[in-house]
Amino acid sequence: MTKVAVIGMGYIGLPTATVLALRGFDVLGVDVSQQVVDTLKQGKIHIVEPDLDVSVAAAIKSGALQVATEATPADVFIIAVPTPFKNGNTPDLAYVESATRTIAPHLAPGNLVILESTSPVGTTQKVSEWLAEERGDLKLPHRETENPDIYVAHCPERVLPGRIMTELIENDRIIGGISDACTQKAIALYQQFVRGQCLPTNAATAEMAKLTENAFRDVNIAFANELSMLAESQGVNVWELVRLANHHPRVNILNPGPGVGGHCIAVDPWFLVDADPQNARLIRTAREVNDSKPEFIIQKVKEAIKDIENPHIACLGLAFKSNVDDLRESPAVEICQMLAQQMSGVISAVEPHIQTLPESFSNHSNITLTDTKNAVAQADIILLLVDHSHFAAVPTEYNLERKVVIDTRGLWES
Ligand code: SAJ
Repeated sequence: MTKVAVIGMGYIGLPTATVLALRGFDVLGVDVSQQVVDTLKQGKIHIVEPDLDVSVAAAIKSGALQVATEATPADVFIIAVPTPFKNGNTPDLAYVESATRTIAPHLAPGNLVILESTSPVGTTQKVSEWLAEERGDLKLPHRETENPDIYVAHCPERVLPGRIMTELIENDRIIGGISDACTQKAIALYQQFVRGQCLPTNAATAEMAKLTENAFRDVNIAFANELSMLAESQGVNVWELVRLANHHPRVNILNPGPGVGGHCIAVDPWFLVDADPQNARLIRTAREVNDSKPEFIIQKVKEAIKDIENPHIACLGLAFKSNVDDLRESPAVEICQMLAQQMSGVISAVEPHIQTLPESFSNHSNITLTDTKNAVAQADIILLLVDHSHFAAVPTEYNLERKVVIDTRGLWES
């Protein structure tokens, strides 16, 4: 039986490890956090993702998925750790490098190492070089292309949070090896659990393809966000505008919102900008447009509260998008915290997917986490920041008369 070690038990690593385990692989999930490992050992999960809980429970119970804080020898190592950016929007490869170096002692000839983390062009090559530094006894594919001891490939994850368990199986995969032999070896693995096509290429193209997909979406959302600001100055309802324009057979405008969040789309386009700042002009501008949207919303709220003494604002939603618990890079969090800092009133934050406010809220004593009923009852302003389905019925369930309603997502637009 093929043994697979998946490094990083986050939003990608955990679902991937689970799917592999349920497909009959012998899987070890590795995470540096003892707390995460303890939770998983009990068959429980530390993140919110539809259908993941039952699958993890089943995989753990069957014994096919085991978890530990350290890797052990395996046939395949899949690296699925974060690639955030550092100051100045440059990619931070520290987690990838550390994961690579921690698996190095366990490698044996014939092993396959796959980088799934979204990475700047050239990272998979670096993985191969780092492994060579650690294991002078092994032939790595950046030097020994046809008959390496270790096969190294990039297979970027492309799953949408909220649909991960489906998309992991259904999506096509781009698979780029350091050499053709590496690509073929990796394809042979993915074909065992992916129903979509496995598309062969080289590592650099696979890396850039992933960045391109997310930059494409960012640019398109930036267009919608720019329109929303223009429409406001023109006295036009942007939701109606987009709806009407999208009746054109070749126009498909995305939804404006309070900004772009998450650990992917708000981050990855910077990897392209960082690689070639002179040519990545549109991609950079799109990032800047999307990053400017929270401030635009803050100004709108300030305008609405300017005549209210000690206003009470209900911020509905903190996650980076609908129906997930993920608060990373969330524009809703940014808006809520900036408002709390800049105004004299209080904020009731509602986020049905979390139990407590994260550490970053500890400096904001005027923000309280509560439920929709409480927040709406007390608030002068209802500020909808996330289009969770939980909030869809708010205008019909509660009396919003005499309250200012700011819907940044168009959820309540008929
Ligand atoms: N958003 C809008 N308007 C829209 C669509 C999205 O404001 O019309 C906002 C969301 O609210 C959120 C952000 O953009 O704040 C990103 O959300 P998303 O649903 O577009 O994407 P992510 O970040 O959840 O997942 C993306 C996906 N990439 C693409 O669709 C090209 C996913 O397939 C990737 O696997 C994922 O990034 C990743 O991990 O890179």
